[in-house]
Amino acid sequence: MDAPKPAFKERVFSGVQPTGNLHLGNYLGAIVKFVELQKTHECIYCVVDLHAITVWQEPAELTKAIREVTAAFIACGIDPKKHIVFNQSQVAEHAELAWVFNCVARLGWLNRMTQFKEKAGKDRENASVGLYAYPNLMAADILVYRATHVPVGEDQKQHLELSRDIAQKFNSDYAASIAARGFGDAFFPLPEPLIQGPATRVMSLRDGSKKMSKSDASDQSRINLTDDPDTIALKVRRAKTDPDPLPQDEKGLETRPEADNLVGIYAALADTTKADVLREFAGAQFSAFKPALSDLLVAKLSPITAEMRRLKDDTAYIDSVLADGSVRAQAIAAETMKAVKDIVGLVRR
Ligand code: AQP
Repeated sequence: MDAPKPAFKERVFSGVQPTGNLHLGNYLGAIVKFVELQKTHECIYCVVDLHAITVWQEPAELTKAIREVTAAFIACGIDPKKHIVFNQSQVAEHAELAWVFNCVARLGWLNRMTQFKEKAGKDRENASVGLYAYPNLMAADILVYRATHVPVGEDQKQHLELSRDIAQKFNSDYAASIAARGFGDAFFPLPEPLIQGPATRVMSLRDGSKKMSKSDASDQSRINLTDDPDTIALKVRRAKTDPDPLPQDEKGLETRPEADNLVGIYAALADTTKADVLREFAGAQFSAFKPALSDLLVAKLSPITAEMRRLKDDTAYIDSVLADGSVRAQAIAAETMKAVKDIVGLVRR
């Protein structure tokens, strides 16, 4: 028989970097799920500004982007009163726990992280230490709240697995100390990634083999949450496709990455499946499918864009949301850090 698992309170944590315009990938891969999970879970949503500075950011732009992501969270339907919305740098415990995790995680684990390899590129010697240690800070973000569920896009799967490895190693390295302090056989939960639905990896509109990303040089590659209806229609019209009509079923999308991407986007926006979208559009040319996709995008995104624009100018309100969220987040994080210090054997006040 398996040993009984310690019961952890179910809690959701996730973050978004303030590094530029939020795009459809961030929205469908992450934020839509953040909104949905509010119905069933206690949720903590963070603007991860300390992650943003792993690559140099222009200070005034960073300040603006922190407020913009916060405005986007609220405009998309996150309720900062019922749940917690804050920016990472206001809760010092994230960085504090990250240091402990720097001492738990192994170099070999970090060396396997594909996102570091992609972002550092060929000039690895010149990448910041922060960019390399980024996954340890991400583990701290989640585990400082002892969060159990983490909604993310497919690209974050490997980092989530590392967070689980770190939690497991901490639990086993300090097993006796954890048990002696009444935490049973595990202090940290092994957080579960929530990667579900038809758009867990939204691809570039210009190249079906690359993920849609804030840092792509071409603005035509992505739909930004700030784009107006004409811009959305133009980007969809210009999106790369192939000459064939849409297939009958998902099997027919297997070798057609651009078609697969657009059908996935449609399905996610319509809250349905790719199979259902193909039932409706099988045999249709892109000249018919693209306008339907544009209309759906505009219908879903326009109210969000309008609300973001309204909120963005109200910096006093946005800053008050972040301040209030930070206080509530810190109350939880400080408890975790106290226990971690005791478990590790550090003397504290
Ligand atoms: N293309 C995507 N499809 C699905 N989900 C995505 N996410 C990002 N891109 C896609 C998810 O959005 C959440 C927040 O991402 P982030 O801002 O923290 O970091 P990121 O993955 O680095 O975003 P970008 O746009 O790709 O930025 P750059 O260009 O700087 O690398 C995460 O849950 C992520 O999975």
